[in-house]
Amino acid sequence: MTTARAHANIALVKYWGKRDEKLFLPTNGSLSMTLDGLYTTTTVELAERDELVLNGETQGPEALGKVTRLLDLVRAMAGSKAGARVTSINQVPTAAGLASSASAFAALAGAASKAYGLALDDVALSRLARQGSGSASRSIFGGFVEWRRGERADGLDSHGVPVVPQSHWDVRMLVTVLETAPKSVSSRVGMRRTMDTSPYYPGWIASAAADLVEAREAVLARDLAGLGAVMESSALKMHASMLAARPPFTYLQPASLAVIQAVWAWRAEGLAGFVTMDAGPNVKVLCAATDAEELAARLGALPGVEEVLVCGPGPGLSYEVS
Ligand code: 2P0
Repeated sequence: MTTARAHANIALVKYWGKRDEKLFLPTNGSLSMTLDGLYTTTTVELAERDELVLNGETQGPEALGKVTRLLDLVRAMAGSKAGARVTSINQVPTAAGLASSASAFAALAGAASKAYGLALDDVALSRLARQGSGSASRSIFGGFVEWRRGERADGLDSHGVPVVPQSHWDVRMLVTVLETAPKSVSSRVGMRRTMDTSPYYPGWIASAAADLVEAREAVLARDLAGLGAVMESSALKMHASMLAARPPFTYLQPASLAVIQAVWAWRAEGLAGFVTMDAGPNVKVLCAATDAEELAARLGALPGVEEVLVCGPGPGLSYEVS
């Protein structure tokens, strides 16, 4: 029986599109910040057959199927036919509607590989987590993390690499939780549709590699304005490419746009916050630790904002002894 914990991450340069859907190989590299406070804890225990209990509730075939797929990869490596009972707790406020697949598959990769007797290093764990959900490849590591696109068809060179540790930079990611309905287009379906139909997708691909270099350098230099500029550009290019897809779709809600415009107005007055958004309506705001309290208070007072979570850089995968 093994328990592992992995934290959520927010991409500063986004992953949007797969060049290989089976192996989860991305069209472009991405860069993220791992978050403290938001994490998944997963226990894997060998059993007769696979079973998934999430936040105390036994899950049906759809969620279990994704877990079994990852367990099959682990079983193949370990030469085992044993089933596994997977018990997982998401320490993400349920109302937050935050994608938990990154922390979930990173924790599962860690707990399952150990439970089956494998001793994988972090790079191997990142490759494994990637095949559960692309963004999970980044949650193996703490601090700021790059997921390398890689060139190989077998995916061996497509994995997370730590850029700087958690202690490198005292910034905050403010996660606004908006009062909205659940998302209608999954990111998996959305990225496929954008790739297949959006005339803006080639522009996305063409600029992603330069964004990655710019963001990495800004992180290394602790340049908040520089990172903020490329982060906003990456996120908004991604969302623009979805608006140009056929049929079109967007994760932007009226309240999302109101938050973005408020952050821009405050920035023009000298309070430096920078926005990003993923496959859901919640806007995340990057800022210096010293501005977090003021910005969180202002964000919390905006109409449609239910809650604001204040996150610093978080740690990589860890294990609990039981
Ligand atoms: C990211 N997103 O870089 C991007 C930005 C959402 C928008 O990774 O199909 O759950 O499981 O590989 O990782 C969300 O997509 O997708 C995501 P799959 P995943 O964080």
